[in-house]
Amino acid sequence: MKGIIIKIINDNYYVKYEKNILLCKARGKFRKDNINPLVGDVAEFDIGDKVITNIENRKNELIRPSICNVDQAVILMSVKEPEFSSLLLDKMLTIIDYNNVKPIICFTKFDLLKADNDKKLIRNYIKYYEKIGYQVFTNRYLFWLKRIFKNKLSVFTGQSGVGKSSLLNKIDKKLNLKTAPISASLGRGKHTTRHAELLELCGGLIADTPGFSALEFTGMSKEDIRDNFVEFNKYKDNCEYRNCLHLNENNCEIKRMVDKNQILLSRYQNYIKFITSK
Ligand SMILES: Nc1nc2c(ncn2[C@@H]2O[C@H](COP(=O)(O)OP(=O)(O)O)[C@@H](O)[C@H]2O)c(=O)[nH]1
Ligand SMILES: [Mg+2]
Ligand SMILES: [Zn+2]
Repeated sequence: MKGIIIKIINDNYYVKYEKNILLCKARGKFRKDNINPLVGDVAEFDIGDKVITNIENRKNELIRPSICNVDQAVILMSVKEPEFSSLLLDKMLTIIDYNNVKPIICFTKFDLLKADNDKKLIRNYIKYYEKIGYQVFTNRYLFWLKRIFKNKLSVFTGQSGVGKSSLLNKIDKKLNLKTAPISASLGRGKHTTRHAELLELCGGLIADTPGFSALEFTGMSKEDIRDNFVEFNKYKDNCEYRNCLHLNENNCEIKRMVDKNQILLSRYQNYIKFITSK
């Protein structure tokens, strides 16, 4: 039999198959072979012995908390409290794309924007991220958002206090996850959950996590960062140098497109910050 590991507590593995959940142990040989089953793993198990006998190759793996075979990551980004940060958004987009997970953007707390100028600014960002191919939602109207989860393994990520738990609760009233005003929240960096847990929501599986504390450029080269700035790929063939990093090179098409407002200035500036910190 085959199922998906949806929860791990110590050495207890909860495997979902069809409409059932079976509590399994891992095969003794796994430890010796350094096989470490994760939430999200497709597991073969013996239904009589309640033992996981094999896990399938993973398509990707995220850490802190650990989860694998993730189809898509919903990046929650508040427009206020905490303040919108294009730097953080671009960082998450780049890293998630690099990990072969599809990023999806969801803005929260639009209701806290009072000034028309602030609203306009965020709307411009939304337009731009859509233009370069990302799906963008807000947490206000859930009709369309709820449709993206079907038959997918999704994770929510984003800073503490952006509204991840609130949104999950809104999607499924029965969940009743704890939410906290940001002043009282645990603060960033305190992620005690080692493993994510998968919830069945909207016809798919969604990971309940406090967000990923390990979304860093670790392991990524400058070129990896460049190649995951998705809109650059459309123009890069017109750069004079084949391996142009779009920094100080002559005749760089990316810089031309920034000047022509075809590439958003903040994207380019964030990109420069990322690769010069490498
Ligand atoms: N004004 C406003 N507050 C929100 C919104 N979404 C969440 N919050 C509040 O933001 C705080 C943090 O939310 P929470 O879901 O705990 O954030 P998490 O840390 O990302 O899980 C809570 O006080 C929520 O009530 C929103 O769309 N608008
Ligand atoms: Mg939360
Ligand atoms: Zn270039």
